[in-house]
Amino acid sequence: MKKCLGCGISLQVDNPDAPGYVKSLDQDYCRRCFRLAHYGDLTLDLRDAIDPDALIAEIKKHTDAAIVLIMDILHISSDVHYKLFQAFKDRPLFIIINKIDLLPDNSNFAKIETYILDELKKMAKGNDIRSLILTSIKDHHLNDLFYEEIAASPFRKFIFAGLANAGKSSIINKLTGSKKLTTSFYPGTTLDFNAFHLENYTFYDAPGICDRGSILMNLDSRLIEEIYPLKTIKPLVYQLYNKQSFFINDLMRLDAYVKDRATIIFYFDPRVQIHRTKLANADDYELKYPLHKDIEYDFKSYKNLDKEDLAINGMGFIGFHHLDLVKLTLPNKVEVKRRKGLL
Ligand SMILES: Nc1nc2c(ncn2[C@@H]2O[C@H](COP(=O)(O)OP(=O)(O)OP(=O)(O)O)[C@@H](O)[C@H]2O)c(=O)[nH]1
Ligand SMILES: [Mg+2]
Repeated sequence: MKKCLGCGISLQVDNPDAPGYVKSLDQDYCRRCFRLAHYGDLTLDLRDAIDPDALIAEIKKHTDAAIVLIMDILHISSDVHYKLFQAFKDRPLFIIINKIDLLPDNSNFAKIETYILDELKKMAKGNDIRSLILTSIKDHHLNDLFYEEIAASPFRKFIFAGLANAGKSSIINKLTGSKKLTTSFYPGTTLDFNAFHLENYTFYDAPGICDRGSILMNLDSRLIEEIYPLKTIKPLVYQLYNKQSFFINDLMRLDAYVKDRATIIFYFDPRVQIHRTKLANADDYELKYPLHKDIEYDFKSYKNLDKEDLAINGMGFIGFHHLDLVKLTLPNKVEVKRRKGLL
């Protein structure tokens, strides 16, 4: 059966509302990919369509392929990564930490590398890691680095796996000098395996695993565009002397309790709007973001945050200095990780 060149789904002419629809089978791209590539609009939201266990089982069938695990620098410590490292213990792994361009230029990259290595140490116990590349699709050295690594290995088939949105399809496009594969900020863009042959290599683009803890899985899909980390983070620094509340794009509320002087730094895409108010006035505002089905608002509390971050899965992170208490109201399935300050 003919497959879509952009997302790998089998093409069909019967049902315009189902994946893979084309008007006629001489077309190479399904309607969804065509609309995403030319208009950036999402005709079918398929972020709930990928079953992680079925996907891992499918990857495992390719016994002669090595795995290129792509991880987003803003989304390393996900519980799904633990699962992937467990599943691929028997496979050589080439790890690419992608989207490094999202971090501010003046970041302490030595500290970031230490953080990455620490996270990998926790997750990759007994894995056969062959290489680790920190990069972005803007990195001119990426192709040289990657081909050098794989040429030195005995493998010729590589499956590009990882979380949805990590940049698997973008990286294959970059490595092959093509724009063939569909990319987008909607989780679940690639729908099935898609082989790309280049000289004596075969690269398989795989669907990403959608992380339920990512904020992108918690929002109505039309709103993902407003908060999705696209450009280099511009830190927003706030000094606090008393109780204050922050509204983050009307999507999250952060109540900060301080005894003395404290600092909060928001590390999000520059499009994300932060609105500050007195805690006493905060109840006058409402969080009104439309959420994905079955998702509701909830709050989490954190005591004594100092030189620490709260990483908001899929969106970025918030740094804290000298906070007594922080209450964060956000969609209930969003995973928040407390960690040592990254920057
Ligand atoms: N800033 C930045 N954005 C990137 C980079 N790589 C990919 N992106 C963006 O990240 C989003 C997701 O990229 P894709 O290549 O579609 O990700 P994927 O891993 O194939 O996603 P699925 O097919 O859903 O599993 C797109 O908006 C890309 O433009 C990068 O290095 N830097
Ligand atoms: Mg993809």
